[in-house]
Amino acid sequence: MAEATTRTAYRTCPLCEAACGLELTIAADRVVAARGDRDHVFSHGFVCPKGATFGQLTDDPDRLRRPLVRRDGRHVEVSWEEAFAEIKNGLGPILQAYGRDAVALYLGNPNVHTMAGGLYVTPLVKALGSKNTFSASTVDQMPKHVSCGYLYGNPLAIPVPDIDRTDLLLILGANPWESNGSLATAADFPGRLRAIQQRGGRFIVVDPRRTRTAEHADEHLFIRPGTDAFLLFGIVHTLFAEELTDVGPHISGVEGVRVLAGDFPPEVAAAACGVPAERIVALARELAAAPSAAVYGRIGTCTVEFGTLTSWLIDVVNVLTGNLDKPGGVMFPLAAHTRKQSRPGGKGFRVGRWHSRVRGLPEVKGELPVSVLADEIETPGDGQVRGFVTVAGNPVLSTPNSGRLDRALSGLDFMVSVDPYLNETTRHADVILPPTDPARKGHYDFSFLALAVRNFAAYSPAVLPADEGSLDECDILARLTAIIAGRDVEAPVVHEQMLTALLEKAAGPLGRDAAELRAEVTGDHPAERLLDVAVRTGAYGDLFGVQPKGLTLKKLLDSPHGVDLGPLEPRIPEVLRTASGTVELCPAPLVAETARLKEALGRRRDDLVLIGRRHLRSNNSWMHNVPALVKGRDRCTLQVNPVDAQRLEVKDGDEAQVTSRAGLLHATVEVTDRVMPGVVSLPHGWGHGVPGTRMRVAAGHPGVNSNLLTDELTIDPLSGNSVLNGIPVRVSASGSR
Ligand SMILES: Nc1nc2c(c(=O)[nH]1)N[C@H]1C(S)=C(S)[C@@H](COP(=O)(O)OP(=O)(O)OC[C@H]3O[C@@H](n4cnc5c(=O)[nH]c(N)nc54)[C@H](O)[C@@H]3O)O[C@H]1N2
Ligand SMILES: Nc1nc2c(c(=O)[nH]1)N[C@H]1C(S)=C(S)[C@@H](COP(=O)(O)OP(=O)(O)OC[C@H]3O[C@@H](n4cnc5c(=O)[nH]c(N)nc54)[C@H](O)[C@@H]3O)O[C@H]1N2
Ligand code: SF4
Ligand SMILES: [Mo]
Repeated sequence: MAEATTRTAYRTCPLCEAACGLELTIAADRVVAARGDRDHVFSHGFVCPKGATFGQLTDDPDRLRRPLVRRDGRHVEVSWEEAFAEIKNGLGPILQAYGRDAVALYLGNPNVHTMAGGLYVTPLVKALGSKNTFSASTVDQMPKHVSCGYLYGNPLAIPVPDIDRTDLLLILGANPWESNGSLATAADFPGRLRAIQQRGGRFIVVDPRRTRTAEHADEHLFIRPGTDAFLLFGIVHTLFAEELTDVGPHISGVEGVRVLAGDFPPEVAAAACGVPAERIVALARELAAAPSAAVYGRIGTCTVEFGTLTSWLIDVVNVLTGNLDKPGGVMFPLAAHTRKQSRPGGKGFRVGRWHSRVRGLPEVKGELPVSVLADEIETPGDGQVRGFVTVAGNPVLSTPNSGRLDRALSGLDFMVSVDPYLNETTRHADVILPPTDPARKGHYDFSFLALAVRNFAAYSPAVLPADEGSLDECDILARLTAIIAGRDVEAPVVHEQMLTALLEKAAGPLGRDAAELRAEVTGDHPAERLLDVAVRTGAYGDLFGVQPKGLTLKKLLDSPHGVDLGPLEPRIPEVLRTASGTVELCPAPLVAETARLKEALGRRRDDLVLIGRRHLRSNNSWMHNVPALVKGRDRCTLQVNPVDAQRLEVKDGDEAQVTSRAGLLHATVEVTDRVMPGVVSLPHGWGHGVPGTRMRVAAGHPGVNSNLLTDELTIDPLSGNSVLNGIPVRVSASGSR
């Protein structure tokens, strides 16, 4: 009986950047199993433990399905109309009395994993028009955007390691064996790393922890947290000193970099970073000699004091070894929803169009560093933040000195969260608007297809019918946008205006009329119609009939396992948007920052610093409510090297007190030589079970919030990114368990 009603559906997994294809088994309108889609053009059947829980995540009984409003300190279910009315009454007066900047917006990570985030967040940001716009980007990859902005003129032009063809991959501060990769969409990253070795190549990992990626690597080098810039400058120095550089066309500023590197000979670099000088020299030679090589860095190179400088140096090494824009090196993907530019060059990149009110930190890419959010809420005066909107974010667990932010949020006049959970952040919200679960919405990766190590496209429609009384996130954001803009219109009006605006932009170049194009657009859902236009006018599109074999939404719908668009192809100079139309290798802000790095050479070294880590069965702060992902031993432990454990007089299983400038917490000690001496590690995203939250499984596995220790006062100055690795801490025994 049950068998007869079972069906199979395919859907891209939205849970990390790897964009795997899932094969879902559906029975009685429930996802009862999820496995890897063997026919998927990109993931070829790979799935990780998170993707395999897709059904459990969808069915989570704690997932909110109706809006909540806070009444007398408790969150109660209300109708959508009541919830929106409450928002109008709550935000309207603040905007009217105090202006746009009095309402802050925080956009969390899952926005890059939903179509609503890809399409509807920009209009929301514009409608609000607040200087106080924040996102998880400034606790993550903002340094890479800034360095690419200066180098290539476009902060979104991020070259990815061509791992399927490289001979040598140098990985700094990334653990793709567990994270499945970031700023490099590569489903089955572990399999792709193994394939490098199988074809006679190598990969090397530089990390203060012996991670699972490091264990599988040909070589692992420990490095002192926050010092990769020295290592990379040591490599750059050697490349010049030994005349190993091989610079391609369309690159300017090489001589400037040579001068900067003069201050960082390998011995100096080695003393600062802990990697032996001979090894630094050899790395330079190996990268230069390999037929192809790629340097790739992630969280450990971004969330550090010299994050932008380090991100820049990674690309500098790739340029100097002749590996930028070359097969097997680092290359620029070309996604189906984007277009090539007709000729290189543009306006270049700049920051600081406005500054934060209290600390005076510059705007970057339309936002301010989330490190200043608490300041802006707590500090009285003109422009003080009184209202707050979060969309898919949990800053109370994910941003530095979050103890302070947690307190600040309770002082707001009004807060709205678009989020499926009542969690550490949303418990402060006056209204929570929960979007439908992922099985009930379509999926296209606007962010990650532009970062994929092979060009491909995939669209998956909703696999389950809409659940009566629920609201799609596109509708939620459209309505919220209208309310914030002070326009009393329903979501469909906003959808249609967005489509018209997109068509008007597309019509000119095609020599067509927007209304005429509108009649040809397909799609059952507003997000599908916008996607149809984006894909049809994109790099591989049918251009509304001009290229009949080109991509359309319909072609994607007919290809449930995705459409392969081939290996990455060279894109320089077309991809460049710098004023000079070249790769500007030696931008002024990085010259100044190098001077600051040089000054740091003389600094006293901290005795003990804290770094983070990620676990395969975790996803930042929000998937600890899935039983299958939290079972087993406690993972939120403080890893301490045996040498330090002895010195600090703590034993495995002890409870230790950890303090920093920002705060204090207690964590269970795990003595392990996986972390290097002088370094302790605690994962982020824990600290559940606080009053007012409604995530029962997570509350049973609370862990502690590592961001009670990270410091909102230390940032990477060029990007405003928070420093989340290399935090000076003190550790002492707080009694045995
Ligand atoms: N110490 C330390 N801190 C870190 C990091 C670190 O390495 N160390 N990493 C940083 C990084 S890289 C990141 S990206 C940030 C993440 O920081 P955040 O984005 O603030 O936090 P997440 O834990 O990703 O929480 C996502 C929120 O989105 C909600 N959500 C899930 N799915 C959806 C959906 O479809 N729609 C909506 N509207 N909401 C949804 C969840 O319930 C949750 O509330 O954390 C950062 N914080
Ligand atoms: N399973 C799982 N997967 C995830 C996530 C998750 O929470 N869990 N989160 C997703 C998100 S939002 C992101 S941004 C990506 C992140 O993807 P990754 O960057 O690959 O993930 P991390 O585990 O944070 O890896 C950072 C590594 O940097 C090291 N490190 C710390 N400081 C330094 C340093 O100064 N120098 C060097 N060289 N290394 C350092 C850490 O020890 C750690 O191994 O993962 C994504 N995928
Ligand atoms: S690796 Fe990422 S995309 Fe693939 S199944 Fe796991 S969570 Fe989903
Ligand atoms: Mo992230």
